[in-house]
Amino acid sequence: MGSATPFYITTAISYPNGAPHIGHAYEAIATDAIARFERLDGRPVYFLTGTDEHGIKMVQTARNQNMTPAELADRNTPLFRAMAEALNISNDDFIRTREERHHRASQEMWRRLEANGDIYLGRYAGWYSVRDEAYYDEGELSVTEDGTKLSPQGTPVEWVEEETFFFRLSAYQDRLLAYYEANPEFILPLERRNEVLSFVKGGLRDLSISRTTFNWGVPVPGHPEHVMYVWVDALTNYITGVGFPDEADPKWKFWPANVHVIGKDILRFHAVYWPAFLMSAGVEPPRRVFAHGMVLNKGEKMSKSVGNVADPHDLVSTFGLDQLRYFLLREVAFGQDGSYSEEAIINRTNADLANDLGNLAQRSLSMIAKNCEGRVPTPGALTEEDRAILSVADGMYAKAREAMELQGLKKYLDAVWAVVAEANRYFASQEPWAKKKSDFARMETILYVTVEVVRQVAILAQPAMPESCAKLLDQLGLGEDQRSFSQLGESGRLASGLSLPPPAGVFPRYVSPEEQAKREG
Ligand code: ME8
Repeated sequence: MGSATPFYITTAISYPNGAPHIGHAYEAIATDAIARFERLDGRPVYFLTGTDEHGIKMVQTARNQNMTPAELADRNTPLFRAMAEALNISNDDFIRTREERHHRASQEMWRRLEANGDIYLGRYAGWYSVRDEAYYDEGELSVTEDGTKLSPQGTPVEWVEEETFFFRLSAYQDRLLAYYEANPEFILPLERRNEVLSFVKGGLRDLSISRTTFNWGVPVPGHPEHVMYVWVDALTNYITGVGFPDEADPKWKFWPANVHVIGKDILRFHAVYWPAFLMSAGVEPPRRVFAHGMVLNKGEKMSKSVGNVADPHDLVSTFGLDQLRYFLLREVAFGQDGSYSEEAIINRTNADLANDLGNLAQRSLSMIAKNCEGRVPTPGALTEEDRAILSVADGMYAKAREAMELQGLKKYLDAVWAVVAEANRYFASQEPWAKKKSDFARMETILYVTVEVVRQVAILAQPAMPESCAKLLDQLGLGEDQRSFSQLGESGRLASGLSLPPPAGVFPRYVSPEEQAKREG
């Protein structure tokens, strides 16, 4: 079992400048699976998500739509909440950066940086990308054929010059490098860590942290003509969410966060600026920043102008929620970019879920319903094969736990499905259907062993597919208190004689509308 220490996990907070897309859904689902895994493993978990309502991007998008940024945020933030609900995300709170509690926390953060001597007034002249809400050095930019300057993320930059407050980021280079060295798993995956290390080793410039050319943001304490640079307040959301600055808040025990789950495009803010701000404010930095990859549409970057942006609600209604969740988590290693396509989702749905797990459960449970009066049979003496498959199932938790120490979502699911594959081989080679006449007691043992393996798979797969696994666990007659990871292995073995509900399929095959029409016609 994992330790019962608190576990605090967050997603990035999304800009509500449009509706959520599959990239947002991916991050929410992955973070949710990690949160659920830790909860099932007995840890008190706090899971925060929300929206980032400030910044010039919000101002410009709103202006283009003839609205105020507040109206734009009020229109779109509910769509992010609705997405979380539709995806069965188990967040404990949803923060909006316009909330009073967040303004209070951000202003306190500012005061602490100032009190520590890290803020000074100056003049900024340099490049800014509104799309990234980021400042870039000349040397980081590329130039297109028509002379447009682009950020390393490929977004256009503009020249800005204004009076601004600076944060003395340059003073934190050594402390950051020391922190990375002392915490080798602070930045995951490891490839990303090297990028950050070389960026910081290259030298850090002081960061412009206020703007005066618009007023949509958190006012700077004592200087209301300045609003905070959006990333200063956005990052602070992670401590607002657990009660900062009120350290007597019972939620404060969750700080430092165990994992900030974010996309690789915003790693620099999380792995460089954020720990530096916290060090300056005298607050412990987070324990880990995990940068996931981008979800691409058939290998292409999604963009509104190309028209290939997938709506998570459409994918859920076409393929099913748990099918989508499973696909996103299993298809690529967490941390790598991943391509989604309808064919790939259908393939996973039909091969891994309907065939491998669904059929195994359905076949064993139907045989029990038909031949064993719907009760979990009593196993006889175990053969070598029985013991081997049970031991593989009992060993699954340790592998999953090890993978999840580093948020290895795919690796954890690979470990579970390796057991599913093994169980299918066992079932096929033991031929319980043939034993029905020749050796009824042997058939009972095979069925017992098979459903016991299914039980453990269903418990361990809950973080990825909460709803479907709950149905499968219902089929196995297990109560709410029999579904946590403490029930894995030998201690939670299915009780013989337990009466099971009539079996019903949990993982349907995906049938395309055309196939469906053909069948019906
Ligand atoms: O960056 N695939 O907000 P955001 C995977 N407000 N992930 C993607 C993605 C894609 N195609 N597109 C975006 C922001 N994301 C800031 C964050 S946190 C203090 C402030 C991810 O709405 C992206 O990497 O642009 C980020 O982690 C999250 O979605 C929100 O992106």
